[in-house]
Amino acid sequence: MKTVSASALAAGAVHETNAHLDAVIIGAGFSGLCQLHMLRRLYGNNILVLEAGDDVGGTWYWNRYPGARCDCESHTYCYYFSDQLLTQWEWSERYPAQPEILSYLNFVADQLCLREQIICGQRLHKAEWNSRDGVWHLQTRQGLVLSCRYLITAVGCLSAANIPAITGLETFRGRYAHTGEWPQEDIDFAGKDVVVIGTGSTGIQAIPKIAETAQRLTVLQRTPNYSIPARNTGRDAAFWKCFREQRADWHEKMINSRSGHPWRAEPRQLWRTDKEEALAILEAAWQRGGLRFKDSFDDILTDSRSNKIMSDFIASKIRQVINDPAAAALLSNFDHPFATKRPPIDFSYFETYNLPHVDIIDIRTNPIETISPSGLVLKQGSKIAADIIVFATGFDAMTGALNKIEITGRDGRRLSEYWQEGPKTYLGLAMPDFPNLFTITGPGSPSVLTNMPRAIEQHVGWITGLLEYMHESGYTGCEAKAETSELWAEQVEEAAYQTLMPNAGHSWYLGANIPGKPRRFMPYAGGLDRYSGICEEEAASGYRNFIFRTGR
Ligand code: NA7
Repeated sequence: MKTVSASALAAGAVHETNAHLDAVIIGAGFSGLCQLHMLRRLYGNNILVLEAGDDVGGTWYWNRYPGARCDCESHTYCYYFSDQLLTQWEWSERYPAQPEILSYLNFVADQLCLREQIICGQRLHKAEWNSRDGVWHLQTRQGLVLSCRYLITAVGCLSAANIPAITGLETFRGRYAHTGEWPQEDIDFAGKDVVVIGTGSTGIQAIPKIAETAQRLTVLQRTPNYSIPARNTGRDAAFWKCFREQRADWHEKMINSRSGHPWRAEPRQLWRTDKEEALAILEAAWQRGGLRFKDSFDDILTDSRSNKIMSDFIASKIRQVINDPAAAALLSNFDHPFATKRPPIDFSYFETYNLPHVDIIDIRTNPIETISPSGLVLKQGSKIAADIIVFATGFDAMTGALNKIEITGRDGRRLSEYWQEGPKTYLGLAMPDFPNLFTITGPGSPSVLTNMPRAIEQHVGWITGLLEYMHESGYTGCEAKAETSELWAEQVEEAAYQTLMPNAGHSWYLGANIPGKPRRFMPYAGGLDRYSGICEEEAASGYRNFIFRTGR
């Protein structure tokens, strides 16, 4: 086997096949960049990142649709592992827009000199474990062949785009795009009839932006969605001065919270609170805006009475904004408790429906029948003309991106088969029968239920700690014990059913948005703080739930 340095590969020697590396990381988004930086301490140059996109950024490289923004506050949505990075970057707004986040990740790649170990334009196609040699053999769709001792996936939880199978799409003469695979060049909506399908977080961000220039915008909604006003503002020098003084406190608060945000839910129960006082609290939280609204009480996800009060409050706010009572009803007749699907925050979303050229159609009662060359045809016969169709239809979440890679573990075991009845992992990080494979923010981890950079730093830190332990102990292989994945799946299930979240029967948390996908609550709902404690115990025990080996 040939040893070719990672930097030589990244510099363009991608025809050099059969290079052997200590570790390969898949993906150059938030997770991959951080993991590369951490593992350089151990493996120096002999580690590489494979990235499918033409540049770094991951989710923020692909999700460049109009209005794309983060729903976490900017000073919390960044790396904290490097004080230098933390103090050198100042975000311009409370909620960062996609171009600024992409600039930030490019800044990180440059500051930490990561680019020389990242090969872009290489999508991993196959990864096969070779038990005899104790290595992973990798092959990209572009033909690069490598092997490595450790394989670490940093593929993101929401990166496998879901375009629903609607008959006739191939006959459509206009243009269509999924928000998560948005083209590099801007799509010009001016003077165009545009249809947006989907009203999740993404649709809610894109719709007001598209409405600014489209000639006609028709929104096709299957499920009404709650949304809280973001109340975005600029960030000034005074904010950053204060932030720098208190950054250690911010960090402590985030890593010791359930959600990775710098706050804890207020210790009070909504249904037990005096009605007037409750309304005043809800109103103040509504005016402050953002995801913290839910945490103005701590029983919203555990007590359906409290959830109902909060849900009704949001519905009344929506109805106050929208002039047309029929549209207001369509947008606020909720069929699931608040925050049991990931709750969006918005930037004047509901106000958009007061514009004369914007319509909303309920496709739950009148579904899409087919797509024609000139638009869409609904079941009850109506036709919607379209020059552009925007699919804001979400993702095959958490498992989709991993299942797209042909991952074969010990004894020919395929990951997609291992997960046939739902994902099984140990801590969302590792799996029996898949030695030396680690999945950053994999299914079974808190990931999507948290502020992602905090979950990512926790995972990356833990994986790095395990690999350091192995390095120091002379181990070359590790694997989660056989029983761990079943036991952890039970804990994931138990944590979910202690909340109301499984009540949203059609959510992507459950895999229910993808036809045929097994229904399992995928993220760990027990909280980032509790989860980190479990991971720390595992490490402190000498990784008692792992089997180690030495030699090849
Ligand atoms: P989401 O939250 O999965 O939303 C997708 C939307 O698309 C939602 O309104 C779906 O309706 C709708 N959808 C999905 N499939 C269809 C079909 N076949 N027909 C009609 N409508 C459909 O994805 P987002 O991209 O908005 O957000 C994902 C995450 O990214 C978000 O939580 C943030 O973390 C960032 P449904 O509700 O399933 O009836």
